[in-house]
Amino acid sequence: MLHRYAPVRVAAHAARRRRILAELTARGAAALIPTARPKARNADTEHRYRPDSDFWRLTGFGEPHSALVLLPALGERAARCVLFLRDSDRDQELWSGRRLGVARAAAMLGVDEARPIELLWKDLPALLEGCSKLCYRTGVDAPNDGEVLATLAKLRAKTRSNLPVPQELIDTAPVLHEARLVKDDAELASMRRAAFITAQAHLAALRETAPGANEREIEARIEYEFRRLGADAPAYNTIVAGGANACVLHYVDNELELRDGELLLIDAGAEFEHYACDVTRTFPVGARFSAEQRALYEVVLKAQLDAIECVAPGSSIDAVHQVALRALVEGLCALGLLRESAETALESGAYRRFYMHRTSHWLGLDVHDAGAYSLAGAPRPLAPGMVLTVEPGLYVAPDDDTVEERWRGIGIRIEDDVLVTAAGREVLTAAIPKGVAEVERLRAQALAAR
Ligand SMILES: [Mn+2]
Repeated sequence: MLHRYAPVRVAAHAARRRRILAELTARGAAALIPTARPKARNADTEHRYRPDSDFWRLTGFGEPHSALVLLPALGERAARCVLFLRDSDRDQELWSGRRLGVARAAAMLGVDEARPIELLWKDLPALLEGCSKLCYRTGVDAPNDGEVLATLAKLRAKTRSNLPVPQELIDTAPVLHEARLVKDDAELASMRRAAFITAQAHLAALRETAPGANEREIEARIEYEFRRLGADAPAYNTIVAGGANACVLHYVDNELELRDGELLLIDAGAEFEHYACDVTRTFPVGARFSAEQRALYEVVLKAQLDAIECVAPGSSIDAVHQVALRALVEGLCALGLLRESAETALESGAYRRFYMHRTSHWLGLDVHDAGAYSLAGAPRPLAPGMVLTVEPGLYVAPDDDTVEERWRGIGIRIEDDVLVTAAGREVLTAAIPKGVAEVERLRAQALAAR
């Protein structure tokens, strides 16, 4: 088998293209959606290739050097899509892997037409004739930007034709990114699989963590599970942060030894069919939480559970954040880490030295997924099919002398991925334990089994 194009996915990609083509027709716009270029890691070594999210969503095609052109319906002419891709090449394929090739692409991917990528800039002006706008994202790829501007200039200079030519560039966000907010069934299937794989990896980490292990061993175990179970890759750099390393929000060095008595924060998610999962758990390196660790953990857990309860149609990411924030601040006040009243602390922002990030982001093809967070200046109402993270945390810096020493260097975050449903919500990552009693039981079991 050369490529994995399950029929259900081909249909799903085609359905998404139809929806975008209808939107483009309403705007009189064509769209040009190139996929990502391969990126150099160093010298002549490249990063493993990962296609552009918008391109992948509309094609299911994962080869580099490709571009999708969507053409709106115009008069008698129906809307259609043209895929430009690398053609078959026996010599090149010997070095860099099999290609789908132009001859097979239309039938395999369900696009109307396929052409060699070398013809893209030559063919594009003729394809765009009759369209008054071009939907294209500038600022991502400078060489492409140059070609697009040259194409538009060429079309403007063409006075013989009476057909309209694009006078206006519009960004992809209002067309392509808004469509990504509400996930379709195939997308949810991919996200559920990413969540399942992520759960297995977190459970493996929970079983294998022990005092004396190195953060990098746990990272390797997690990513081993990801790949073993069919994930493309980690959806983002895995964070394995023992003790005070958890207070560095994007700690990815993962190189220190885990010590008994400290907590371990793991922020790791699998990418499956290019859909991301994003989960954080924090648990003791030994079998039990200390009194201070447990007190702070219970504050974060309550904030997270309250915030998840707030996820429902008509609610908003802003409302979810406010619920989490209030629970965190009330907890900090009750424990004496904040000495003013909760109201005063919320007002003054004094909590920011313990909680400096937002509670949620959209999740999908990108881990911080596309789609606007507000509409006309107001928080966007949640709707069924949207997926967001809920991830409150508390971080007491190791050198924070405003609090008693016993609290310092504790960092905790608890993060789940939540699907908005008609009835309220579904936690896609609910299989990963987070209750204090269950976590301690599993840790004791894991250490006893060694
Ligand atoms: Mn996240």
